[in-house]
Amino acid sequence: MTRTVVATTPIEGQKPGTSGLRKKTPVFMQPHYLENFVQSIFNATGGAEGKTYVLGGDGRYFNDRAAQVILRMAAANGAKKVIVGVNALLSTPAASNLIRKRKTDGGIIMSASHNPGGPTEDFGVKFNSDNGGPAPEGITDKIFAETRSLSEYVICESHDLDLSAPGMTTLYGMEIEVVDPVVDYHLMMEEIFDFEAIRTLFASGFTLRFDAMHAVTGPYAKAILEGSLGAPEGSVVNAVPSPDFGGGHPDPNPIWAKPLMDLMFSGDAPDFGAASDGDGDRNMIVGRNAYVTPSDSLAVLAANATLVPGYKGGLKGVARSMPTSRALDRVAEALGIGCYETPTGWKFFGNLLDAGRATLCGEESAGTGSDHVREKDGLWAVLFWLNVLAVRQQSVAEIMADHWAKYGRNYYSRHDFEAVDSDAAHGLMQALRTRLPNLPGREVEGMTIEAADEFAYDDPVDGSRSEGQGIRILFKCGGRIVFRLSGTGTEGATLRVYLEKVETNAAALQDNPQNALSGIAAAADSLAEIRARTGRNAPDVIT
Ligand code: G16
Repeated sequence: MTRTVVATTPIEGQKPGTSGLRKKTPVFMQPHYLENFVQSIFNATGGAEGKTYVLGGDGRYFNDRAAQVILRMAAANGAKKVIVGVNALLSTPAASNLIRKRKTDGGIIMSASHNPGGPTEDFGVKFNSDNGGPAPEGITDKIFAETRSLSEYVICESHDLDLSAPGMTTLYGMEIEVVDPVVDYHLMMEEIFDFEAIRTLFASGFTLRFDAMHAVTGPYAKAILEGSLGAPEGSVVNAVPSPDFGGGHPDPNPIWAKPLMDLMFSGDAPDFGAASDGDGDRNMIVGRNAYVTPSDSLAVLAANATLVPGYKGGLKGVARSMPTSRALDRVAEALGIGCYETPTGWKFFGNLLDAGRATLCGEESAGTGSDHVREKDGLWAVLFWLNVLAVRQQSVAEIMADHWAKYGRNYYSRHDFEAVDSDAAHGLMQALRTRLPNLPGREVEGMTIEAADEFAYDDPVDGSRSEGQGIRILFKCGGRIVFRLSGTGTEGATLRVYLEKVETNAAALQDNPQNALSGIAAAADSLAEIRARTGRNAPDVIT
């Protein structure tokens, strides 16, 4: 076996986005593309010499090939050991758990999350630090800087390693431990949740449909929900991970998980429905005739946390990304705990969790998690709901109605305009930015603007500052609009418009959030000239 030093040149555009580097698969498959980025990760983090890493991915197209390359590069860079899931599969939360549990120096996760996979779709690589969380901006900036000056990478020449079963092997002096991707994660869930109560719930005839969307959570959900908790066989559907996610879009929302939504709003609906995404960190929760927005789900979990053994001592604090609805803030206020507002990106929760300032975190983009790992966790959220349902013995719809009656309802929706011309999208944001100082006091669609700014975050733990994190317009009536450009898209720009309106009068609550938010949506268009600037008459995706 030989170690080769390969001369290379910097490749444009390897700047990690909201969550790692995501590109079209053919881009990642170009000569040196993956290798340059992986070498930059090692260089930017003090080298791989003597270090131990976790490696896994969501099984999308190129996952298997990329894993072989990363293992050969880790060995050539002098790593001591890599712990890798069977067939290089690991859900993102399971990878985070292994990084923490095995006290490694970090991990490399191969995923483009909820983006489609396949030869012409998306691929991604992300570095997680030794706390198990996505590398913070300070590190991703260094990785990017490395990509811009890289002149060589090192790699071992070897046959493909057999990753098809648990076991130990070595490569150029580096140990490789192939592990069952489910076992450690399963144990952790048993420690947090009341499995006995959930088993009793299923034994009483409670029914569930979990849609794994042909993605990585399938084996986890089969083992835990059906194998351990006794959900009837067949409750977990689309459970075999496939390289192109069955040709679908593994994004658990009402658009991409439409078959599940249709079932849940039909006469044959089970008691509970849920879905997770490509790499298993996102979740969708839906009861019979009751879709729960991610922002509401986060608030409900916070309000009911002490019903779960892992959180029975109470929450230290909670955190949400800025565009996430402020339903959580109301619960935090009632509980008398801190509520932090961070920029979009799970990496911003890491310091709060590490410092013990927050126990639960969540985002409008279908992410919920806690201090058990440093990633959001799809199946964890599903188990949390099942635990709450088992204790409260109420339906999802009843739990939501109780919650809104007690805390008020934050109607919430996100309108996405996808693959918009990049210049047009940036022009729209710039025009808004310029007008911000003149907006307070102005009336739009019958509502008065109270404040308007561009969100910047000062991390209370390490003092770092992140600017340019979304434009927010706050109305006197309590309504809010946030405008942001996505940091995870791979084509043009995606404009995200987040709409929120608060109703605290229980007698005035209504069922249809889009109706409740129609005035706020009209105000968004009029303020940002969305139609005129993007040429779009309607959003591509409404969640
Ligand atoms: C990632 C991040 C999340 C973020 C989401 C959407 O999720 O981890 O924190 O909310 O992207 O980001 P954006 O609005 O910039 O597209 P995932 O599930 O894709 O890793």
